[in-house]
Amino acid sequence: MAFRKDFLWGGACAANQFEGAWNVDGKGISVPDLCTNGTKRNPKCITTEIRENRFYPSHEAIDFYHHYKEDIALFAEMGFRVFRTSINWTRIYPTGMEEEPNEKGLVFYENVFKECKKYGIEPLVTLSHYEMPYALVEKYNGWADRNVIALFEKYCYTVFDRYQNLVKYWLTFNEINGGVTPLGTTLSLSTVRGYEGPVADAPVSPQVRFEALHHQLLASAKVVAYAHEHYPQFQMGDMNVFLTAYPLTCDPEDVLAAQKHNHVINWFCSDVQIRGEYPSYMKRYFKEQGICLEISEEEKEILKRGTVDFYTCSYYMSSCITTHEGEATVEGNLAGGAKNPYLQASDWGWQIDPDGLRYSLNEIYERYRIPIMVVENGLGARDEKAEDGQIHDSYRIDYLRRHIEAMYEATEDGVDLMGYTPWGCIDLVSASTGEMAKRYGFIYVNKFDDGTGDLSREKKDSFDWYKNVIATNGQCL
Ligand code: BGP
Repeated sequence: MAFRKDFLWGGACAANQFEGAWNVDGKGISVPDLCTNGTKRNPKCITTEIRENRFYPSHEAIDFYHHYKEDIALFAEMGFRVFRTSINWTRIYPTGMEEEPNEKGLVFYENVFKECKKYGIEPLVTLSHYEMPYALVEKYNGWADRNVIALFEKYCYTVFDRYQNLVKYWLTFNEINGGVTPLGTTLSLSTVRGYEGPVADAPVSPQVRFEALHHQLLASAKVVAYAHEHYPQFQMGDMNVFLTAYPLTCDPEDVLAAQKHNHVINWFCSDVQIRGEYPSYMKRYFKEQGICLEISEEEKEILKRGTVDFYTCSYYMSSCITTHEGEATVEGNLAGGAKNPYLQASDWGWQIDPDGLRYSLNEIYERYRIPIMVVENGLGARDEKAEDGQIHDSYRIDYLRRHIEAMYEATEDGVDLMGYTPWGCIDLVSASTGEMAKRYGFIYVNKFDDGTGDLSREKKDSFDWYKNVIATNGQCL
């Protein structure tokens, strides 16, 4: 069994969940900097001021800002060919509204990308991963206001220009469809304020949510078109959370309900970003939901011109859709829906479904016929040290092995798969709960939810396992 020779094996992280250094070298306040941590039952919340006695997970996170050399060396030791990370907008433009960028912020990412290149690791950069300058939330209610589009463009053009010789692969918005999930009203912050929930905050109406999403889709198309025009060497991608949904039964009503669910949740944004126009099923959905979107001819042109070169998604779980009442629902599964009796779930309720990955990759490829990369996948687990002081994370190896096997089967089915970057390749702060206890990494970081820990790094069993997977190009699992 073998993946293609140039298969991009690597790992993924995001600025706000691992950099720390939230207020150094001129960085401005970003939305996650105002989020406290939380738990499954007691969601994190967003505050409008920083208080001394509160714990804000993003403030120190795992301090990649000061450990990047050590961490990239470990990624290189595993044989990474690609490293997915994001740029924190507030390091470049602290409030989003300055005329000139912050040089120290630009230098930081330059150093990170150079360090990657030193080891032959290709950076894959997300321009917006669940963060935005808080100043833009205060002034504009974030993406709800179309003025933010031009500010985002300015930021993107600055980093394109600066890193044009270091970065080839770019993604515009992380999980751009996150705000249309069943938890949409709580996840709406991802769309309006650029941050993933659920957080305890006032819900945003569907009208505002879809307007904000429209602004993000326009912003994405604009920067993609600009990149194609000015930097032909760039490869531009979208990024979706793919939440595979099956009909719970063979009742045709369940099948139709699942199709409708998939349209809105899984296909809408990528249809716009790849086919260059709003799909017709959304017109019906908007009508049913009482949402009115004014899309001008000029905007339609923008969407047409700014289509992406490759498709990317995160994949963690699947769900079931039914019209029947009284079916058990899955608690914690971000996809919501009914419980699938054939699947097991993680400690956080995410239903584990490797076959669903093979199925989804086939569906995606048949629809778009462009290269695909799985840029997030993994098992969030509570890692405990054994008596020998090591982390024996066989459960993580088992999860990843089954998903890599599924990806391989998809390539055998004919899917053009270009790479795989498991999420949180080094332990970091959880996006949904703000916890450190939910760990994904091959590398353990000594840092805990009460803020203690010396931040030292240690290899888990999965480190050597993944190293061997990459060395054998996926043959030895
Ligand atoms: C995705 C996000 C990531 C990441 C991951 C795992 O939705 O893009 O930022 O956090 O999920 O989620 P969590 O951290 O909530 O376990």
